[in-house]
Amino acid sequence: MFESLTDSLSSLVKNLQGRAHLNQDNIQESMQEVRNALLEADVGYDSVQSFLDQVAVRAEGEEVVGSLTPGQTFVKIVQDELTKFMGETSVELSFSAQPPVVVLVAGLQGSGKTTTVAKLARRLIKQENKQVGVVSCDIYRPAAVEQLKILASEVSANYYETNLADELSKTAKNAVDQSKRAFDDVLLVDTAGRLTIDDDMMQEIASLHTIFNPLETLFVIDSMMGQDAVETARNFNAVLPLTGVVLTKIDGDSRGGAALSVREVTGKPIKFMGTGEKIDDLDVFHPERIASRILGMGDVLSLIEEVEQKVDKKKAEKVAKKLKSGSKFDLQDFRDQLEQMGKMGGVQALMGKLPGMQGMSGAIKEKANDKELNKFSAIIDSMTLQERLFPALIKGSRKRRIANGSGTIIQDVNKLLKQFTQMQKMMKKMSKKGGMKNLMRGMGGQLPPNFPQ
Ligand SMILES: Nc1nc2c(ncn2[C@@H]2O[C@H](COP(=O)(O)OP(=O)(O)OP(=O)(O)O)[C@@H](O)[C@H]2O)c(=O)[nH]1
Ligand SMILES: [Mg+2]
Repeated sequence: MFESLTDSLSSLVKNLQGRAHLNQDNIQESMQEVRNALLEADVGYDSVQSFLDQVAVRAEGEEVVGSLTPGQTFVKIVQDELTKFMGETSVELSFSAQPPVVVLVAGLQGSGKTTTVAKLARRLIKQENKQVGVVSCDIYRPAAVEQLKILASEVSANYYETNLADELSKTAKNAVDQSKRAFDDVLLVDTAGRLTIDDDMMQEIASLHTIFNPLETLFVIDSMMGQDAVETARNFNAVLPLTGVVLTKIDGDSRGGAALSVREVTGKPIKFMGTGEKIDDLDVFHPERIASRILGMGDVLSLIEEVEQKVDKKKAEKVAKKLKSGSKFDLQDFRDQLEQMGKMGGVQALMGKLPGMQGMSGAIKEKANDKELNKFSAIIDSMTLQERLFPALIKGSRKRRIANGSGTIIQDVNKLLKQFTQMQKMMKKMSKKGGMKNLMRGMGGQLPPNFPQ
């Protein structure tokens, strides 16, 4: 996704990050490049202009020219503004109403409404433990009703029948009644798509809106349609206030114009993005992550989340096995451990629970704070797999690249490597017989009498 934009902006980022000197001229030049990249990505002209204005104001205010790392400062400003442009933070669905909370899903023909309803149902059921009902208000096409029915059973949502012979209002009221009786937490409503946002469509949606009184009205747009899609969202929003936008087919969108401007144009948050045809291909829209992805700086957080969801246990087992067999403990393992620590409440919480650690001095506890943990994780995230497996490779220019990529300084990278080496030694001791006891002795702690060794 966003390949073309990422291509042009990431080369600018690379070029700028290393620059020790920036002057008004090459800042202007960089601004021009950002401008071209955005216009090529099909971001609307006005949006591009207001974006650049924001960047310019900050670039001047923060005195990019006089800063120690002007290139990086400028890139940071572009990244921040890009994030703001797309909405600052992610916005989840609201559930603060009497259940079933109704979510009305509207959009043009073929934009991905029915698929999105199924994906949302899946997400709410699987990740948020909700009981979800779905109903189709597409009474024009029997196939559309059938499509939702099949998807509902696939995701284990309650499906409420649509009788094509009935008035739409009857179907709607029936669905609400049944959903209430079934004690659904959420009722997702699929609607019929139209070719354009015309009076017919708006009238129908408005009447459904009255009957369902939805807490959320989501407008689905096909991101591959670019600015045209953004315009439909703007027109829809002018008649019936949206609570959010869902961007679909982002996997096929190499330009990214819709993702970039829909928030600015409608003032409504992008809540989700469809990343593929499969039922699991729906992600929360995180502006900050998308911004760094667009700038070619990676989307580490999403990657971590995926890892957490999928291979957590396996990882823990892998490290345990390695320790037992006495084989080398590498940065990848270290990273895994940091992650596990974070999940268990951070270093401080963890230290309190470890046997023998209570006796450790306050100063050591202070040092091992969670900020450090996050920093270390970020640093390791900026390394290539090869570097993680063979930390000895990490020298001069690699260190600089890693520091840049993780938003840290070379001293931080050195610190991490030093601590890692210590940890590696500790692990070696631990893997030997009686290791835990030796280790604790070495650290000045006391093992509780019955601690298994
Ligand atoms: N690659 C990709 N395809 C998608 C995505 N979302 C939907 N699609 C595809 O887009 C096509 C249309 O999706 P539907 O969910 O039927 O669209 P709709 O808005 O309900 O269409 P109508 O009911 O006819 O208005 C299908 O082939 C979907 O598989 C997505 O995020 N990525
Ligand atoms: Mg449909």
